[in-house]
Amino acid sequence: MHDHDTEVVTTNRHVLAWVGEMAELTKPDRIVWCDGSESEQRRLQALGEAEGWLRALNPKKLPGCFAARSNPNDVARVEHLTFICTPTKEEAGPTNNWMAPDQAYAKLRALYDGAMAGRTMYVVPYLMGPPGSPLAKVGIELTDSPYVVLNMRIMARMGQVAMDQLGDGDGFNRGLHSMSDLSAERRFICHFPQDNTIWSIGSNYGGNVLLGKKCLALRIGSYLARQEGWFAEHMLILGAESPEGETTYVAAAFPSACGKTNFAMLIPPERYNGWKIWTVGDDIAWMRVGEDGRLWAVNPENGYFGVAPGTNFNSNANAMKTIAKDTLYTNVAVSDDGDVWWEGLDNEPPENLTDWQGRPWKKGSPDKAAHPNSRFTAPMTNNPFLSPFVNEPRGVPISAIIFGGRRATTVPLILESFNWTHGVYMGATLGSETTAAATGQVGIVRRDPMAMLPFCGYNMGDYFAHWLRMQGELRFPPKIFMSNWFRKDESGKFLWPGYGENMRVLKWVIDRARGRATRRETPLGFIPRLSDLDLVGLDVTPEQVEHALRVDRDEWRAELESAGTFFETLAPRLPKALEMQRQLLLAQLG
Ligand code: GTP
Ligand code: SPV
Ligand code: MN
Repeated sequence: MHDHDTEVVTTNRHVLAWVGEMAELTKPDRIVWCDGSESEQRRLQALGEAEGWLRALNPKKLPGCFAARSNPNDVARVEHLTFICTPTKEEAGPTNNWMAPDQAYAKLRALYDGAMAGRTMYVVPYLMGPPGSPLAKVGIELTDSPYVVLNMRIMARMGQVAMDQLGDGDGFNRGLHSMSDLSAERRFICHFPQDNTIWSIGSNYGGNVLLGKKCLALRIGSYLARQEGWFAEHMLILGAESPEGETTYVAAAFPSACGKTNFAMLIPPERYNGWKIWTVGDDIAWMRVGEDGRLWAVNPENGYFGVAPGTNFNSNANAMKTIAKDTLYTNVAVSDDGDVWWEGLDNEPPENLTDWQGRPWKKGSPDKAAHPNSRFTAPMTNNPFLSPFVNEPRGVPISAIIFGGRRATTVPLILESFNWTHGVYMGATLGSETTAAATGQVGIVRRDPMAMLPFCGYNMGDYFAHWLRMQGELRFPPKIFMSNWFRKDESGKFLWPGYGENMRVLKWVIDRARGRATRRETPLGFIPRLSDLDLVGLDVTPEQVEHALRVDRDEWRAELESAGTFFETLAPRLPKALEMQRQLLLAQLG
């Protein structure tokens, strides 16, 4: 049954035995070992076109680009169908869905039985992290979806490089994915941290099925990180280089569809002539303490799976350049001449489009042409400002961490913590309005600790304890901040222009981290005085900036109460230091 039609051949008996066992269960007609080569990619693209789920785009406008559509019932992560299968429910904790491992294996085994009959099983070896990095991890994903293979080839380092890192060993993540019948009733994303195993079935979308990303790099990753003393976080990593050539690295956790890709690819406004923002990563950071006592971060990924709507040459020109070639689009609208379109690309859509569901769409139609969670999958090497250190095995040293949410009220543009414990409190109580990145209601404020609510692979209380404990390992802990680009005025308009103008806030963060800028104290932390921010050339009044920075006592009393309610759900594993921090802030508010 083994059909080694490409170059990746392994003698690793652990891999061979496991692939054999999974093939016996899922019963594919054929097994293809993927090598990540261009010829393999071309074969799968041709297959997609022949099967009708993939469309080649205009090679003059978008060379090497394709558009895919997913099943309309399958357009986002499914948090209610995502399970952490630890031996005890307590280990998964109150913020995760839990199933006992035996029960989950049995339930999914029945669904996988024969699920690949008539299909091809692709064996996808991949590496997360720079080759040779102490943090790099090998995964193998078995999937019956050529769409997944095409995405994995962009998002991870795929093929021989992974097999080389693995050698003869058993140290690889075992990922099994089948689209099955794409029915939401038979859709499950199950994680078995003790077995370094992921079983995903019934979906063919993004974070549900690209198993290296959220499943391995965050859920399994965070579980391992706690055991081994490092961090696996839902964070972008950027390097800000000054005109004098000083580069400061910043990591930032914003919840899904809250601005990580945009911040990581920031283009400084004219006022910041000579500044360069280098992208190390746009979604995930793996961080460890270096021998020098600093925090060092790598991006485990190899590409960007970014939100399309809202992306344009004004908001994110680097992203636009990044997705101009060799990019796989999902659920965007396509014009008759093979160009892409989405809401927020420009105000002038073509007269006619094919919408994200494949239906004809006319300009002026009230329906969205692109799905709000439509995405691009693009190789990071397309990014004109890709950090030259992105493949550095030890990573880059982090000077500041920002936790940011999407909040119409309450949370100031930027707030610096008093100390590490307060910073961890800020992250732990991060609130944000829900977005289209997950199925469910959009625009509801929920607690999304460290932007990890959907991604923490164990008990959230233990996760907070891990964050607190790591301070003891860090001789030079990064300074921790909280941000909010999304505060609105009384008429519902954003108070802060955001995007490139966030450079002005970033500059203050960098200067604070390096002990250079001044600040003003509030009961809840430090904020910049207006004079601490460079506002020259900004199309916003000082009053608006004051409003964006405001700390309102009544709003914050409610915010602290809400954090207290959240903490109650985490008892008894919530570290006492965090509840004490909350009491302290309440007392400070007076
Ligand atoms: P995931 O990939 O889901 O983890 O999301 P992300 O955090 O990378 O989000 P992304 O940068 O793709 O931004 C999501 C949405 O927020 C897009 O529609 C952006 O246009 C919008 N956005 C990003 N930055 C800003 C900002 O500074 N201000 C405002 N108002 N909107 C922003
Ligand atoms: C997110 O939802 O945070 C994403 C997209 O980055 S997905 O890969 O679908 O999880
Ligand atoms: Mn994300």
